[in-house]
Amino acid sequence: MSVKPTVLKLGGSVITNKEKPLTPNMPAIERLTREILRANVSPLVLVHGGGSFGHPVAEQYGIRAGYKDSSQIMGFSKTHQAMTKLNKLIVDSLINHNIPAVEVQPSSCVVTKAGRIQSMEEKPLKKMLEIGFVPILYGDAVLDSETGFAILSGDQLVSSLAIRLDAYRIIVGVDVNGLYTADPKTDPSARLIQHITLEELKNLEHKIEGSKVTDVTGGMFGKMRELTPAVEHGIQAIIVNATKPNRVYKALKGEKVVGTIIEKGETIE
Ligand code: IP8
Repeated sequence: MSVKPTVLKLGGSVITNKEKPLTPNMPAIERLTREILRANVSPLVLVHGGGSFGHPVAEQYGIRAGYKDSSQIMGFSKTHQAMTKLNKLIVDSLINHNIPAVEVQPSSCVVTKAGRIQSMEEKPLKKMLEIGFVPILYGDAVLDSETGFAILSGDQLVSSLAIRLDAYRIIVGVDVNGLYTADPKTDPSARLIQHITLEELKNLEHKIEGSKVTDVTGGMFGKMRELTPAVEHGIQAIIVNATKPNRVYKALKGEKVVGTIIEKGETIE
């Protein structure tokens, strides 16, 4: 691949109504499709989260805890089914706008070990990018070599993909403006951090609260922690508010945008 791909993650809280099970946010999906179309960035890989599709089902059947009894087998199928339903809405929206999206099922190409990616079949993905497709992946229920199965978050996937595909940049679209010094939804003194290095991030860890709503893969800090391996690799990540029009567009175009840039920064030995 001559040009490095951009990896865009759209959070479940943006593309679904997180409070209502199995409810997509179609206006947001359509708007983000138009922003992606307008930005015309290539190569592009899109990863989306589970929101009110994958998470409630995964939680109901304890999928994240791994295989404990046979009643969970249907739960695994239903979690994956919920994710494919959400994925289809996104892929359909992109194709309707003439974006050559192709679904790539993480459950069919990733195996985890105790919840962490152990292997990934990347060849089809690389080939798709070479030809000009836009692969669309998502957080999913996956097979696990230690625990039987696990939940692979879109964030872990983004970081791993970015490293494997030698990405140019990671853009993470969430429902807040970026990384704050506290939870902006509950703490009015919360301040947006525009730029942070990995070292500074480590020092901030204890101050950042997890997500309050059902989210089996953690909140904002979990997100940061997942991005760390890719950032350590030298890949810049930017977090933007994808519920606000044009933020994802500007981030894709590399324009100045409200958000948090995470970079490797200086390492002081
Ligand atoms: O929303 C997890 O992906 P995330 C998806 O990116 C499932 O954490 C299946 C719960």
